[in-house]
Amino acid sequence: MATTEELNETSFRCGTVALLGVPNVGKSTLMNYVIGAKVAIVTPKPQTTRHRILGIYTADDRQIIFVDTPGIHKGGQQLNRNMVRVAYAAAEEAVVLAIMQDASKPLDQPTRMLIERFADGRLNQPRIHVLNKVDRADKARLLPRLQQMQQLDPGAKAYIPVSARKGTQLDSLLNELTKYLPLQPAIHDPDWFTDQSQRQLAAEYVREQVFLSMHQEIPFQTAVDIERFEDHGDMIEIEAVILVGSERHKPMLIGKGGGGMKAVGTKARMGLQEILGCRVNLNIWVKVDEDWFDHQGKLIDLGLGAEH
Ligand SMILES: Nc1nc2c(ncn2[C@@H]2O[C@H](COP(=O)(O)OP(=O)(O)OP(=O)(O)O)[C@@H](O)[C@H]2O)c(=O)[nH]1
Ligand SMILES: [Mg+2]
Repeated sequence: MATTEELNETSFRCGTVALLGVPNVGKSTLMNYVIGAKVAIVTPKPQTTRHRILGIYTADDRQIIFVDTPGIHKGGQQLNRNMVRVAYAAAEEAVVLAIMQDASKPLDQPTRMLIERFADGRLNQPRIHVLNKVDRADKARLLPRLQQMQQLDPGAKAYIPVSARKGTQLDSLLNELTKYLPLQPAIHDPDWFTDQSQRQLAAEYVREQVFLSMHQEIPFQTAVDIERFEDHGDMIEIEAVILVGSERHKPMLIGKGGGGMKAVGTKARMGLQEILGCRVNLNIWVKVDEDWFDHQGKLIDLGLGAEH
């Protein structure tokens, strides 16, 4: 007779699920909620995620390897093109496609075009449509929206309304996604929940605070580079450089008497202490690098060259 362990092993499912959608629909929020940690930064601004981020969810009978991707959008800079390339490459490599949309807003043209693009069957993986933000959606509009999705992509496996922020219906979503994963043992160590290094997390947590505190084009023309990362056991020492795309942005970011930078540093440090589980000493500098976001060489140096 098979032991429980053997049974588990033979019924265990594991594979990758790409989280896809236009910017700001809640892809990173969903992944963080399921993982139970902020592995991908989240802000109210579009184009927050710039590269591929793995979030690994392991339970007794499954391991779902989420691939969070940059929002698919049109944008004139090399950075925008790289971001979109990363998203489509992740879609091609995934076992299941979770195509997300913001169901609290009327269906806009970019979302419709994206759905049609995946519905054309060029990629033949199972597609699940995730209608997010139902916590603030008009309930009367939800059923017509689900019907509209069925018409737009009749070949999809499921259409699931969820709230990534509140966790509503995420169990159903996980069950549905798992159905299409192959029967195979876990690929990653169950204690491992992301491919982000501590160094990458540090850069991202600083960038999150820049996104939250800056307006207009500034956040989109800002990147963060970690120049020094030293783990002293009970304390991690980090030196981060914020790259701005124009001389004009520097004083705006630094703020009166350095107040802006201080606030960014304090908030990023607090978040990092929580996820890294130790004291963090964070020093931040601001450097001007004209139009870094439109130079492939610089983007490659920053890990944003669309290679992965
Ligand atoms: N009300 C509500 N807000 C949500 C929900 N999910 C995400 N949000 C908010 O939507 C905004 C965008 O969330 P993100 O997770 O950064 O979206 P994203 O799809 O990863 O965006 P990009 O990385 O820019 O492509 C944030 O302000 C989130 O707090 C939800 O279920 N309900
Ligand atoms: Mg994101």
